[in-house]
Amino acid sequence: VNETGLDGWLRYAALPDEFASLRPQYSAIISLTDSQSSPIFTAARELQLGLSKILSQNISLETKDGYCLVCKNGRAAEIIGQNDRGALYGAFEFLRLLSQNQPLPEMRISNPSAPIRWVNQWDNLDGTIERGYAGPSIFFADGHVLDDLTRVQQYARLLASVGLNGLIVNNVNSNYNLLNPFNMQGLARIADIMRPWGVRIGISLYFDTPKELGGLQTSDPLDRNVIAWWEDITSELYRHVPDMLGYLIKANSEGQPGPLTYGRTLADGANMFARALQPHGDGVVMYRAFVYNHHLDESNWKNDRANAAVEYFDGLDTQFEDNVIIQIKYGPIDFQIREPPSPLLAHLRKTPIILELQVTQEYLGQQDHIVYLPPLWKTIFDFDLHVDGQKSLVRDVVSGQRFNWSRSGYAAVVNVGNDPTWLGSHLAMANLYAYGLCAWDPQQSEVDIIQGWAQLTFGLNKAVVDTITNISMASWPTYENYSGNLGIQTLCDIVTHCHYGPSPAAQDGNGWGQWTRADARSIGMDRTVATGTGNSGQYPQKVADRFECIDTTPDELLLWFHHVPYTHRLKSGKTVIQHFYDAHYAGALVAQTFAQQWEILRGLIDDNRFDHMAFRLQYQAGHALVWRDSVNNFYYAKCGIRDELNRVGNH
Ligand code: GCW
Repeated sequence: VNETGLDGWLRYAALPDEFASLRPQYSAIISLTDSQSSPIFTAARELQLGLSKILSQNISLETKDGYCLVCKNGRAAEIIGQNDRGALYGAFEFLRLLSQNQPLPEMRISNPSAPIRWVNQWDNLDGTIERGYAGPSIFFADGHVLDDLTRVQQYARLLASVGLNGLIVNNVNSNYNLLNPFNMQGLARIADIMRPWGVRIGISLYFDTPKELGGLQTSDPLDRNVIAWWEDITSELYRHVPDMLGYLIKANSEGQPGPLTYGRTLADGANMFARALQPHGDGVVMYRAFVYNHHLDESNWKNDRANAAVEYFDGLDTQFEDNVIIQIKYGPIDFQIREPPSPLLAHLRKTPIILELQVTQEYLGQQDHIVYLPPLWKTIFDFDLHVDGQKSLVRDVVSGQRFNWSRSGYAAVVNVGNDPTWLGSHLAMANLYAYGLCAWDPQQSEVDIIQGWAQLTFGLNKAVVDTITNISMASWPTYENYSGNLGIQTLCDIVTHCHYGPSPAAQDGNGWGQWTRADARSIGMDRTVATGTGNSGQYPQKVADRFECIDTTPDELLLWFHHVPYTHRLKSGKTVIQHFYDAHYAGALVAQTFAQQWEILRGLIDDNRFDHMAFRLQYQAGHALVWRDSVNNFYYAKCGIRDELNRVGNH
């Protein structure tokens, strides 16, 4: 009881139990806005305070982006948002239904699966984009934010139309100059332009900024001056961007400095930023789990980059401030054509997560090859991790449902550039659209998504929609067939860092740890507990048992978890090597058909977009042959085992 009198009559004294127990137990307070300066938000906070004191009910305060669409008798249409953004999303949904000539629903209520549905851009201040394949940045050039942000506004509109509500504007390999006064003003302009579309911005930080920009002796996260420096910078940032999402941190990864550089834990590093954000609102630290040693010794068969995340975050789950979220790539290595889900997804209970996907096709043909990604994403979303012996689908972990998190969700590295196609290829845009829809509802059918996208993008003609759907749905298995089978990862060049084109030899013989361990007799990473790196043991028991044993490991992940002779027989009855040969021929063959199928669209869509894609699909057809022959000849040369159909090694 507050006896100071300060609260006046607003003491909210606890009701006696016999009265309080008769009241309903409320489950959530939903604020119709997340703008903290709005009286609506104040109302929600007041309710939260009052209910906790009067009824001893601790109730979470949520702002929901959902909407309700009510279209009565074909006359009036009501679009009701649960908050400002929800109204915008409802409007886009209404327009989508009209464009697709679908019936308007009498009533449709739609809520997002998770509150966090963000995109990341890996844009550098000089205007280049790391792993961007569509021209220079729409945000930066020559060390500062562009004067003309027209494209940023158009980007925000696209993001909002598929329910995406946040954007991290700069590369995780960040530059301290982002925080100079001039750029702070630039960030304010970006935020102002995106705000009407419900898209809030956050930034990536360079860990050593106190040293490099602030002139301090150290960037040690426990040093008083360093802490004060980040507090000041954070206040300054909030003066420019009052609704900033927070900080994305890549530290102690690929040569980046971080808390470990100063003998501190990852939690010490994350918490320093988290505390600096706390006084200003709901800002979060997105701390990336992509922490690993890229000078691993390949001669030690126990070494495994896939183990790194769980090892580095071991014991830290309870150590993070409440506004720290761990951002985890979908697989344990790095956006490969096929990976199991990251085992770290099964290790955090208290600390919420963001699942990191890629829309930019870094390892997947860099938009020169068509790879429609939702079928790949679904292998992750729908995977049951069996945490604590209970059903634990990745999508239910990510949504926050499984461990009761209020703030978790999705991020995708998108890397649009200033090319008019945004991603460098018209068909690649289906992945950005699909990402938004999947983050809203990861259970949506990937076929429905591509059909819907094709209608909106190219019109309602059935032949057009069917063709785009067929090509897209075939594209991921096709690329997997000619670029890396059975869980061996994408066999692309990694040494020169372009991550493009075939180079099976490049995987091994370096410290990056994306090894295949192929020799004359055998191939694959032994990740078992019994004889290998122990990685299978990082998964909960039921999953671990499945991956530990060759017989129960699905063929598509065989070489991810096991080292076997080329003559090992798969469940299909084929040997590993014959599967390689056959899959590469099959994949390259299907790739030839894409350009032919596209021909059907000549005259049915505009020439400009027709020609653009015809050229790319023709290129892909040729490059698929290069892939096929490079990989097949490489393994034939290694093992000397003939192709049963005499195609390989005869030229
Ligand atoms: O996949 C690797 C990329 C790097 C990237 C890194 C990361 C931004 O090749 O370019 O750096 O992942 O995700 O941090």
